[in-house]
Amino acid sequence: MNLIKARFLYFATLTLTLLLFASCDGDEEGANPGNTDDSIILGFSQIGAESAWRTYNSLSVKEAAEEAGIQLLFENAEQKQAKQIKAIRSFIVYQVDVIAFVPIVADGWDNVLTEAKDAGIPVLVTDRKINTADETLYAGFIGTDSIREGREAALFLQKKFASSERANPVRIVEISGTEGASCVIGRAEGFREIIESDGSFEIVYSFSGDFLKSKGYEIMHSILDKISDIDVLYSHNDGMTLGAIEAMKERGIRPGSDIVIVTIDAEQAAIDALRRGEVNCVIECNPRTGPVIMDLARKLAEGETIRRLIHVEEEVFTEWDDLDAIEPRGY
Ligand code: GZL
Repeated sequence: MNLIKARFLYFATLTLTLLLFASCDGDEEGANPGNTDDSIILGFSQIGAESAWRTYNSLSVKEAAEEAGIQLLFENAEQKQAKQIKAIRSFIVYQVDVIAFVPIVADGWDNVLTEAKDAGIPVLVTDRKINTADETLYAGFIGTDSIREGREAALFLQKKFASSERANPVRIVEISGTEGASCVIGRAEGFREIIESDGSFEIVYSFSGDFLKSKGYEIMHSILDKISDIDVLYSHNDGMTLGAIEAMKERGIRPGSDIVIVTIDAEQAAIDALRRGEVNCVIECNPRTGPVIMDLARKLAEGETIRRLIHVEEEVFTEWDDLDAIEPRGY
């Protein structure tokens, strides 16, 4: 490619990027478009708004950026990895100080992260993890320990059925989240590590509901069309659980009694269902990572190294706990 053409392409890309960020949704909350001082510029690629958890996670990031005086370029990928890659490339052209992103799936990031590395821009992976052979492609990870979440779900069921007369094996249906997402792989792995070595349980059905309430509803109806003797629903997020509960009720099935339910996230609606006895165990997945992300971004922008792996604090709420003591969830 000759020099004139290369220069034209560079300036065209730069112009497009500046236009893109002039229209990006950062001017809703959290960005400081009028910001002219030398504050840190953080490019953040979020996967979308598929659940109450995700929406609250985005709010946490935007509010924390505002609080920290960090200029936030916030891009919503609408559940498409290609849009995340495009956003990261535009952050590179814009020459942000730091890039942070939630990888919608674990694979397929090496090329674009190599471009960020070549541009000298540090990358922070948040919420979900990536698979890469080159650990130098990102500075660190902050988010949930999904394998532990899966194990906690299994440990609750072992306790719940320890002295139960229920059928042996206890028949489990799993509604999982977005295929290929690290949190889904971890929640399935941690759960099976215990359930499959126990001998009293059987996973009779597993299907992806993509973390969507509507799919949780559809899948539960579809499962109940096929099989009736289900003892447990293990659902990878509250949105899908709430959809599945609607389907159960429409068939006269008592959620939390006829079918024991374990769910992950701990949004308010799930805690309310726990209090009504419609859910038996809620495992927290903490969406409030904004402040830590900003602290890590500042450190990276100032050339400091950060811890490679930071798992956020998370609780487990069960039917045996003092449910009135649970703080309002905020989302
Ligand atoms: C988990 C997060 C998941 C939540 C879902 O860390 O990525 O994505 O459990 C959300 O509610 O959609």
